[in-house]
Amino acid sequence: MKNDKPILHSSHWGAFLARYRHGCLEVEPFPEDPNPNRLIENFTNALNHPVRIAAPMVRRGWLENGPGADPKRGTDEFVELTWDEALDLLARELERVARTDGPGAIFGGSYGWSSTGRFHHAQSQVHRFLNVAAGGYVRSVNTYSAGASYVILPHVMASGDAVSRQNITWDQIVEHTDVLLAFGGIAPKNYQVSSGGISHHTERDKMGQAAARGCRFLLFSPQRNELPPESRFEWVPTNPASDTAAMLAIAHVLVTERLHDEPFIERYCDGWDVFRRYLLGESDGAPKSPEWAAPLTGIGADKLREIARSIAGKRVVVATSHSLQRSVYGEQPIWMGAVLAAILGQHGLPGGGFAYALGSIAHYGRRLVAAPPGSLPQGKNGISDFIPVARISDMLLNPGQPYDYDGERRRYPHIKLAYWAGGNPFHHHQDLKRLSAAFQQLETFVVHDAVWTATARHADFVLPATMTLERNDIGGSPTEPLIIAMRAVAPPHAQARNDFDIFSDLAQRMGVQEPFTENRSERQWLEDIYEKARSRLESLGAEAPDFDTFWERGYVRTPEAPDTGGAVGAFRRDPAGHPLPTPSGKIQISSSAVQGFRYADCPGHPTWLPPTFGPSERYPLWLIANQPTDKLHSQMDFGTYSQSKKRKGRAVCTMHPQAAAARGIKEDDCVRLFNDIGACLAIVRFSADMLPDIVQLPTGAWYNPTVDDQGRHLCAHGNPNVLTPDVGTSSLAQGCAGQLAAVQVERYTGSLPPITCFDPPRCVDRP
Ligand code: PGD
Repeated sequence: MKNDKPILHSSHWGAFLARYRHGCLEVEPFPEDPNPNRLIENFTNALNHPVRIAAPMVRRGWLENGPGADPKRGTDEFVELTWDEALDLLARELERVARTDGPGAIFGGSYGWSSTGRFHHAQSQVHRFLNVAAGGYVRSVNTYSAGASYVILPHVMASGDAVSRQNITWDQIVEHTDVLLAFGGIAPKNYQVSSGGISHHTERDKMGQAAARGCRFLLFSPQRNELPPESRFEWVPTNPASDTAAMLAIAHVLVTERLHDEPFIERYCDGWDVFRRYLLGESDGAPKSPEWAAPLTGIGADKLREIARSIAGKRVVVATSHSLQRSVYGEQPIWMGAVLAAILGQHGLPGGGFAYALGSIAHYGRRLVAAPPGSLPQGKNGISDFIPVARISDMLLNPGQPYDYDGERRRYPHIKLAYWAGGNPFHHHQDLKRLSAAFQQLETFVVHDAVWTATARHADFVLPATMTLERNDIGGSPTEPLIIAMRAVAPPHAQARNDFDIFSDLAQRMGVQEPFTENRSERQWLEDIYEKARSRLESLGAEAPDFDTFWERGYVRTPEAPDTGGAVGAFRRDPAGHPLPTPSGKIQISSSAVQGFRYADCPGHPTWLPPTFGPSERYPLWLIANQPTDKLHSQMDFGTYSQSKKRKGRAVCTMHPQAAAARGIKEDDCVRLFNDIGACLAIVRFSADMLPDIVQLPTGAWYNPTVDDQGRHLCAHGNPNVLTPDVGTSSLAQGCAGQLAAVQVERYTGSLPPITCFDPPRCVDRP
């Protein structure tokens, strides 16, 4: 396959042009993109990288001993089979589990971002297949991105989507906002990504335009690099996990100085008195004053007071990032953000209110489009059981045990088989040693991936999937103005196949091919997905080319939907006619429903809960394990751009020169980060643009477990999830709390263990 003309393709991090010639891939940004993302460079060495899975593989221990718990998962050898052999064996195993234990013993949550295309969307493919072939599966609910917020927000205001996606837009901010309080920042690495694709990276310019009009951006964060310079932001250095205290103090000033919007609270809110008594210290003896908050937040009392006074009477956006809630008690800063915006009377005004996750990915803050493409229907799941997504290890290690979730006392199911495609739990989950032990409990673990991730290495069946550039698809999302014809650029690597084709052949073996494929080819599915957008475009009177024209041209534009402020805007304009979907129909400043759950870790109103998981004498530094800048999550960590940012082949952690000097650490030294959960190596880079008692190590470095020359277990590559706690945010949401941990850091003096995670595992001839 050779393409002399560049072909338009799409990824979660940007649309781009790709050309494949003589086995080499060249990429260039989409010409219309005002601020392209360099992550597209990771594709250039990806297609034929040695870490690609070349053929169907079965784990040796599984082949020899059959299904069952096995401590060798993760370190075992693999045996190459033909596609027919592997699929015959897997079909029989799926039938066995479905027959003997039922679909309730199959975990098909398969969390992960996979690739952009709407048809070859791996998670949708798994779900559709398991629904058709096994009668269903135990699913996961919520996301690693917004695990706490999407559970607390419906109790307080409305669905997470209503508060984040259909609320305050950048266009409103450019025109109306006076002050934007960015708790947790709006970091360029995050707003440059959007699931489903992003053709125009516009956030930086929008912030620049707002700032040029006079909008003041205030960044509350332990690190300075979390807003673009174009926003001319002021950094308010803030201790990790202390944003709730900062917001409480600002609220305290507003209320005690009678700068709050009483008529708004009266008309639009419920539960004010309970919260007011807490805020003023009447119920617990601790007024949440700036003096109270100063030692908790590290922000001076005068500064908190100045901020509070300066925002009263202004058009204010209170924004909280995803990262704030990816931590123990993560529900609190989100609820408090909504309450602070209510105290200011801002909800539902253009360019005012609470913007949950603004720019945490590009969807949030963008206008919805009028004609997004369709998606692959997933069918009906015959199993109602689920787990909150980040409780995967708990589920596998504690079958039948009770746990709390959103007012319910639930029990973990007994899972025998897990099926994963398009995700990498050894990237996204916490306490990876524990996760490894959890996967060892399974009878059978099936993974489709294009590459040998640590997740694939833990599987019994490893089926090689194509990469996005090797197949045809359609890119688009609810906020993306282009629908992109993602034509294949290169041939599939070795024996890699599309997830759809793998499932289709498995379904055929299980006698359900017709219900799975509906006798439709890939081309027919793509036409169907496109048709949803085309017919809508036609009804809007917009240009609506037929499929062949769209495919030939490479994209079609969809108009934007009106910028109305969604459910929150409608509520502001007419609270009786458009009540919020809360028990009172109003904003719940306190909630008797949440109070009624009696969770000490998530009380009935926003509450300061001291971070008991924070630094201690043994582990005196905060670890911030946030998103990487040089790849999306763990995707293509072996790619050219990601590799160019490593030092000595390892992840780079950032330390304040003071914290480093106190430990005898110099720039570029290799260090060991450790705590009671685990340890990893990383190379140090200095920055004074951070609080001295934090160390930042982004996620994304592939898990590379090893034993060093002193016999210590560690990840040689720098995956921070060996250090993060595998606990839920609270009994309410049980969300991922992987953003923060407490660690110690020391100079590493042993010999550097090799990086082996990009070498395929040992493959042996069949026994
Ligand atoms: P990815 O690296 O995107 O991570 O976790 P997620 O699992 O989504 O994994 C996608 C996998 O799909 C890759 O292995 C890729 O090769 C594979 N893939 C891509 N396309 C295809 C395909 O077409 N078919 C198949 N079969 N496979 C494909 C991300 C998760 O991590 C998220 S969303 C968040 S927000 C969390 N963030 C943090 C954090 O900030 N801090 C910590 N400590 N931990 C986190 N974990 C979470």
